[in-house]
Amino acid sequence: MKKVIHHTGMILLVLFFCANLSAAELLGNIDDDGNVDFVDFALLTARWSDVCFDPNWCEGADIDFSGDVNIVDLTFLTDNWLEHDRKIETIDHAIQFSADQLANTTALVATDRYPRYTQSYASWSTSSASGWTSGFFPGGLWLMYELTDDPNYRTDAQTWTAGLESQKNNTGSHDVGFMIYNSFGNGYRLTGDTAYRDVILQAAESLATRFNPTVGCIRSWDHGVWEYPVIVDNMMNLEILFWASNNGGQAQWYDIAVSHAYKTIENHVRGNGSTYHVVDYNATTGQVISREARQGYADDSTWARGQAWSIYGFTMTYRETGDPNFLDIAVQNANYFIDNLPADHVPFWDFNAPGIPNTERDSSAAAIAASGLLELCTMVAGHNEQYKFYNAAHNILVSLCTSDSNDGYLAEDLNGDPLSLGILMHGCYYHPDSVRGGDGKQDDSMIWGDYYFIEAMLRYKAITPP
Ligand SMILES: [Ca+2]
Ligand SMILES: [Ca+2]
Repeated sequence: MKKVIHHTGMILLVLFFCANLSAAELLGNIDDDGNVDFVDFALLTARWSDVCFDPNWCEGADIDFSGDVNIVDLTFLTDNWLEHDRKIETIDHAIQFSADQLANTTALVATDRYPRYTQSYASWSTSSASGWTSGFFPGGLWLMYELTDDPNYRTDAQTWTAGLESQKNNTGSHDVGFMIYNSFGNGYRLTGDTAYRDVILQAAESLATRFNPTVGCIRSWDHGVWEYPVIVDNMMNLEILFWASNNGGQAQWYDIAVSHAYKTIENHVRGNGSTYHVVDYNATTGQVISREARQGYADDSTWARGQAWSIYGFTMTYRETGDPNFLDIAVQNANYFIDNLPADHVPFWDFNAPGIPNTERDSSAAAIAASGLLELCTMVAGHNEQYKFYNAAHNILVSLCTSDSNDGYLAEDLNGDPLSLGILMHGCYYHPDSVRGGDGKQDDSMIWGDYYFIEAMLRYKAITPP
C-alpha cells in the first residue's frame, strides 16, 4: 500500500481513505508482498503507539493514517489475516473443479467434435473442426495439463488438437487464429513438437491471405451484408501472426498485425475507451462505410465481450511490439470495462443493455477481461494502475470462482456437484436483444469463457500482486 498524500485535516484524510482504499485492497499488508501474515504483524507491533506522520505513516504500520499505531490498525490487519492464501485456496478449488469438468467432457464428446456451448447446461452443442470455437477445448486441455502436470490432459489435448490440423489451410475465417493458436500454439509451447510449429506457420500464412493493404486490415467475416467487415474480436487473431513471424515465418505477417491494430485504434475504439463491434470498409478505397453492432445491443453501445477482446488484444499487441500506443489503448479499454462493472464484477452482456440489472450477464467476457488484465497489470508503470488492474482481475476471479448456488458463477452447487457440463455458468453467446436478435444463446456455459477462465487462473497463480 502506497500512501503519498497531504495532511490537510482529519476529514479530508477520512475522505481520502474511503475513496482510495477499496475493500479489495489488502489492508494490513504492510510490506506489500501480497498477503497479511506474521511479517506484517511484526512490523505493526514494532511501531505500536508510535506517532506517525505523512508521508510514510510509520512505514505503513499506521494503516488508517490516523497519526498513531493502535488497535484500529491491528483490527484491519487481523480482518485480512491470510486473506490472500484463502483466495488462492478458492482458485485451487476452481482449478480442480475445472479439471473434473474437462475430464467429464472428454468422456462425452467424440474426438472429432468440438464443444462450443451448453444447451440448458445439460448437453454440449458441438461443431466440426471448422467451427470458430474449435480451438478452445483442446486449448483448455493443454492449459489444464500445464496447471496439473497430469499426462492424461496432455494425451487428450493431443487428440483433439490433431483433429484440427486441416484448418491450417482455412483461408475462409479470421478465426483460424483462435482455432490453431489456442490448440497447436499451446501444444508447441508445452511440448516443443516441431510438427506443431509447422501447422502454426501454415495457419498464419492462411490468415495473412485475408489482409487487404488498401483497407489495412484482415477481413473478419465472409458472410453477411457487409462489404469488408472487421470485428473487434479480430484483435485476438493477431497473436498467431506475431508468433509465426518471430518463429520462422514471414516478416510481413508482423507488419500486417501492426497495421490491423492501428486501424482498429482508428476506427473501432471510441474516445472514452469503449469499442464498436463491427466496422465495415470499402474494400477499394479503404474508407469506413459504417460502424455497427452485431452481438451488441446498438451501434453506439458497448458489447461486453467485444470490450474484453479489445483489452486482451491490445495488451497482447503491446507485449509483441513494445509500441506504447497499444498499451495506451489497452489501458483505456480496461478503465472503461472496470469503471462500468456491476457490484459482482461480471458485466452484463452489453454495457448499455436494456433492462439492466434485469438482463443476462456474460461470464465469458469477465473471464477474457480477467486474463487480459492480469497481463496488463504487469505492463503499466504506476503502482496505482498496477493495483487497479490486478484488483479488478482478482475481484472478477473471486466472483467467477464462487459457486453458482452462492451467487457466483462456478457451475457447481454448495455440495460441489456440477450444475453444467461446462465450467462457468451465465455466459452469453448472443442475446435476443442484440442486433443479431433471434432466439439467443444468452445463459449457458461457453467454451471460450471456460478457456480464458482457466488461463486467467494460471496467470493469477503465476504473478506476485503489485
Ligand atoms: Ca505482507
Ligand atoms: Ca492508526
